[in-house]
Amino acid sequence: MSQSFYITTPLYYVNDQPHIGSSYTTLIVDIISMYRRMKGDDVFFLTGTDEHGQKVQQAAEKNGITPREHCDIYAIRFQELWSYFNLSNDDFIRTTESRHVKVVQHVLQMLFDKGEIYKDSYEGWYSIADELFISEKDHEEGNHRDVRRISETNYYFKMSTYQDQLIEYINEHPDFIQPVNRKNEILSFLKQPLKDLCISRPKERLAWGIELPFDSAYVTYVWFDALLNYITAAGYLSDDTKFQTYWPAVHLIGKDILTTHCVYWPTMLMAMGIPLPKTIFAHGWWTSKGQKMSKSLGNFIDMETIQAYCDNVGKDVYRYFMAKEGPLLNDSDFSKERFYQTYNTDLANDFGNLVNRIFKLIKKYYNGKIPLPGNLGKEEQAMKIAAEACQDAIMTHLEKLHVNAIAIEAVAYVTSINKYLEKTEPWKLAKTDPDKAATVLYTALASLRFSAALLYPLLPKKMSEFFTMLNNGDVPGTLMQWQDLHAGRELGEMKALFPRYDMKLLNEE
Ligand code: ME8
Repeated sequence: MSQSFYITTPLYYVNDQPHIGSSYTTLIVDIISMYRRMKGDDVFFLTGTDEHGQKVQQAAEKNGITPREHCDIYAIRFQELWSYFNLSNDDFIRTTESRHVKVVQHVLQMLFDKGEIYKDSYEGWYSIADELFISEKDHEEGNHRDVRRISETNYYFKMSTYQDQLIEYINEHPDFIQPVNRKNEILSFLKQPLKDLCISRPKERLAWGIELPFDSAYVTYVWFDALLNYITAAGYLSDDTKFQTYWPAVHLIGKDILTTHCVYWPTMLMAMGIPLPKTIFAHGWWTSKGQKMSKSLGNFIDMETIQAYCDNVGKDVYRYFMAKEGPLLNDSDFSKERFYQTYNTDLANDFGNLVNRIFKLIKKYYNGKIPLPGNLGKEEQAMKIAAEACQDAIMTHLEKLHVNAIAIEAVAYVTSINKYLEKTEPWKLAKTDPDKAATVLYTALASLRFSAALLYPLLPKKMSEFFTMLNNGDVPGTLMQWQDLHAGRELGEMKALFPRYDMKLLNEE
């Protein structure tokens, strides 16, 4: 059944370049979107940039430009990277756009009028680096950088009043926070009394933000502003039909921003009277040399390095690698050895070899025309049934957003086609039993075609090339029937889709 499906990435800060981490979340959201579209769903995929706050103001000052100029330069870097990867996002929102400013100010005024926002003074610790008020305990433990003692009057959102309602909601909706360890993290966080959320910053300290509609001496706290993007882009206040169609969303985020998404955001929505997100899924970290990537540790992998790998083996391979080996549930270590090894094993050896073998045999024994099969035997039926089972399993993993499992499932099916060929040995049968050889080669090719359809969202460019080679009149990106391979049609020109990467070159790069 076709469904509308709204999925988002975090809005990335414009004080940094895009990197493996931001590319990971964005690519897997793209992959999930493509599988959903393949299934027939009406998908809305959103990404964008988070542009207000102290860090942007400071970075702009340092470079002698205005914050807006700074944002324009950085937002383009994200947009360019997403178009380099041919991503299928339906919208790219920047929090400095007027459509968003309008929503933020509307929500603030509404909550202020409802008595959900009040003014109060505070004296305590504030982390400039994290733009957060922190507790005495956090300060003592040294959990935040650049901490100063400040005394300030600000506006607060009555977040604490929603604590019990939020706990109840989380307990009653097992899919709301995923995976389960993250849900438990939030439930344990909620065992402490929840504080109200400071949602303003005085302009004298920070000018780069959205002005409070009820007090022009303040701007909005960057998280209160940024989270609202998810409803702005879905048409809140501007397009009610769109909003009714797509909201609530599925949010894919990294584990670093769990609390803001699973506590601030749902309580804000409760106060506004808007349904909560369907799911908030927080993935783990890409690490490098076993540690969180950081510029200061010198283990940071930038996108120029990644683009050089892509020049060698294709952009699709990076996408595939992100999905199959990425830190969806547990942290995962990035290395170029692992990248090329995965490429050689799964794509060059498994898929690539299979294409070569089958195409060469059909060219040699059937003049390049897809052979007409006889009755399918037990093993051939088993390949067909396994293909359908593989598709069902992929759709189940898709519901849970488990992209690693999707990739593993699809590749396991490709491996089973290789095994089938090794068992049936059509290169021998072609000489002794041509009818059986025709059935075997048809079965292998039908299975390969089916696996290519299932792999398409992971490797769209490569699989499109495969479908051109196959010349069966298929539309890539759609679900296919195993038996819709047309016997008698001539195969297209053969091309090496995944030439083996010579691991000896690793040290030369
Ligand atoms: O937090 N491994 O933006 P941000 C995997 N603007 N993913 C990683 C990663 C890594 N090593 N490093 C970063 C913000 N990420 C806010 C969000 S949303 C309304 C506002 C990814 O630029 C991961 O998705 O710091 C993480 O959540 C996100 O980048 C943080 O991006």
